[in-house]
Amino acid sequence: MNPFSKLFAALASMLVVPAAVAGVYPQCPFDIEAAGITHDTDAATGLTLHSRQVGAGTAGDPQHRQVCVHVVAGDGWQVLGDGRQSYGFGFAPAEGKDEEVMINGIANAKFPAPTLTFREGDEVWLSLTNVGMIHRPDLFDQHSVHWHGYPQASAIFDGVPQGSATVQMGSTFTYYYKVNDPGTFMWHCHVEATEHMEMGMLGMLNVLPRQDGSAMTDAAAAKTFTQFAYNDGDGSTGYDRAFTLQMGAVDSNFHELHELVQPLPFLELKGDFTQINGRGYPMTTLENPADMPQAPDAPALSQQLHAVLRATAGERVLLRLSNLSVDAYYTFTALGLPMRIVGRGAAIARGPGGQSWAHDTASVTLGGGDGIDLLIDTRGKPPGTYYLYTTNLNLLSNGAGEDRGGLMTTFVLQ
Ligand SMILES: [Cu+2]
Repeated sequence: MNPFSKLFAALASMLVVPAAVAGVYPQCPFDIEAAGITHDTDAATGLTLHSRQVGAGTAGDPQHRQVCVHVVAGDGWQVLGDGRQSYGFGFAPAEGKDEEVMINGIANAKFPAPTLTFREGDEVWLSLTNVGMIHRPDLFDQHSVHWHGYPQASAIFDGVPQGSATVQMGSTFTYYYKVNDPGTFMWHCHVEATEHMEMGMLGMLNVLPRQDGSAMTDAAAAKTFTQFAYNDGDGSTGYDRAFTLQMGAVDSNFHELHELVQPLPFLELKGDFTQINGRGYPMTTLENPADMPQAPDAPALSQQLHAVLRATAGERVLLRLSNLSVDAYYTFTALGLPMRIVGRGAAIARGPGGQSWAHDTASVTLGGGDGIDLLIDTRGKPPGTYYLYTTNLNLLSNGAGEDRGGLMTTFVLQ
């Protein structure tokens, strides 16, 4: 067939396909509804990972998981710390099949985006469907998925518009990752990044190390662990319990102007509602989803993650802490609890020669896009409620009119 005929055939085939068959087709190397497929659903966010084990277990064909996951991007609503509703953009788990995904995604953005947790060695097919921004019909923005800090070899799946595919309204694109690097990462949309990130397209991404599941004794702590932040080889990043906290903020003026279809004041960006996991204190401590107010215009609860840490005295707790603010550094402390930095920038706290620079600290300061792995050893600490908060004390407020709020949560030691 000559090139002209090829083109003609392609055009003709497009003409005979009725528009009604257009749908949402995420790619996955297996049928997620087949027998033997594992489905892991996050109780807090409803995000489901579909997976199967593959590989012969040889050096050339190691055993690993193939994981398929589907998210949508669009707009939605959240409740700020003072109770007012605020417009935003965000991600959410895809709900239903085919066209249902588009309908269910309308105005359903979650703040923050659902936390993604994978294991080192996984192959991941992550599908993104852009459901459009129903409350800004004048916008025709694309969205993308960018794994911040991830040493992803393939530019096409990196989500940066200049070098990668972006996803138009009504379209679905599947990203592929070979997850070879454990650590504490973040993910966000990279289209018009300042705007889309300020509007809420931010989430946490954890990659569990291969060392997980093997018992290793940390000599310094005289304690054996089976879960680790990194492949440390000596148990020094071992933990009993892990929590993921994302610091950030909403500039309420920016969000309001966005809703009102007004020019956006980028130069004046300044978060006035600081948050942990998309909530301002005291909402960070509402552990029961039924207690968290739902934004009136949202079809479901959009702030699904509380930020309370609970542990039993004697346990060692890993805190995966990140800052996804687009305009501010935050200094963070855990009053009365010892903090030890064991990782930063999604890497274990070791120099090029392997020397450890892990150290105890009273506070940590993170710029936008920064992540830190902290161990909190609760041995010898009396049970009670401890406070984790920013020492930028002006940020312990919900907007201009309400203090005792903002970037704070509790650590309950039982
Ligand atoms: Cu976006």
